[in-house]
Amino acid sequence: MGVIDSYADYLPVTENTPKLSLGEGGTPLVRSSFIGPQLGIPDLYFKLEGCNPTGSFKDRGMVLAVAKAIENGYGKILCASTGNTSAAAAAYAASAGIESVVLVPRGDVSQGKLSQAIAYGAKVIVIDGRFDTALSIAREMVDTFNMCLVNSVNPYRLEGQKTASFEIVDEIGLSPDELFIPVGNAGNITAYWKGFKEYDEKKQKGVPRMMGFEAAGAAPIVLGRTVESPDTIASAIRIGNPASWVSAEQARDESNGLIDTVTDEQIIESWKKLARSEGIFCEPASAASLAGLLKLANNGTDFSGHRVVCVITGNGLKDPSFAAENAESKPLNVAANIDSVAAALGI
Ligand code: AN7
Repeated sequence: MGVIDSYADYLPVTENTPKLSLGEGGTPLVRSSFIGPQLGIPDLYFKLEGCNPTGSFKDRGMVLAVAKAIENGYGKILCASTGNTSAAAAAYAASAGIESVVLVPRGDVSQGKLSQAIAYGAKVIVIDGRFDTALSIAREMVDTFNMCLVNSVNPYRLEGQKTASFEIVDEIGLSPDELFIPVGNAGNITAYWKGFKEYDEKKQKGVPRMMGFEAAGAAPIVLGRTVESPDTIASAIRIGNPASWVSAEQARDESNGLIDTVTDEQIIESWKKLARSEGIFCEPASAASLAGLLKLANNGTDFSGHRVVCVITGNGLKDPSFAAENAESKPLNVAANIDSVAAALGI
């Protein structure tokens, strides 16, 4: 299936758009086992975007961006990335038989993501600077060289990403009351809001309040100014000057939502809770959505009776070193016999 095939009626596709697909979209919407009931929110759901083919939500938009790049005659795509965009760009370029170039900030990209981009055959350029600088270089490059920019400033990216809203509404049967979502470059919150509005126009299922969360050390939208040296353990959202800043504020304001911060401690706590209480292994940036919900719930906001969705944007396998560093226990090394195994288990 894939996003282009499933939602052609809602996307700017023509008969000349290649039907590219790696099977993206159609991701699980999982009802919370424990966290929701504990908070008095039985209708708490997690949208598992880490189940996309390259392990993040970026695939939804990238499939369309690459298909349109080909339709428009490009043989090469370019992006700047904190990692997931580059993995998605490289994968779809490979499947379409075109070249990809990715610019990544030095030291800010997890090993899993970098390995993916290389494995898929991208030309990976590590910039001695931050994501925001990499993005401005990428924007300059496409002015001079014949490459298609596939960052979320490319409108097809957001068009593809909005399809996640459709799936949520279809699965629940109505819009959620609140949608919690991590905010980095602010493309995804923009795309979801566009999707909910468009679907509501067609199906009258309502729209949610958009609840976006930046990392406290990388919170330009909340602070109202660019952040020169963004700092958070959540490398995916270590962004100081989001490309979709204005449209994210529009999503917030039109939906009567909010954009707030969560600390690294809150992110880590939620990341652990998702794994241990729900069986959901995500990368740290993705846990910002649940961290935001827990922050508001702990401060007394009453969500009882609400339908609440937390978007889990990327797979935990993206950042194995973060998982290792934040492990609560270590594997036990024992001799290869049943007595030693039983002794280690204390049974
Ligand atoms: C797991 O890959 O910006 O607010 O270059 O990888 O739409 O940027 C990644 C962002 C959330 C934030 N969760 O989404 C990139 C990149 C994960 C992410 C975000 C990202 P936006």
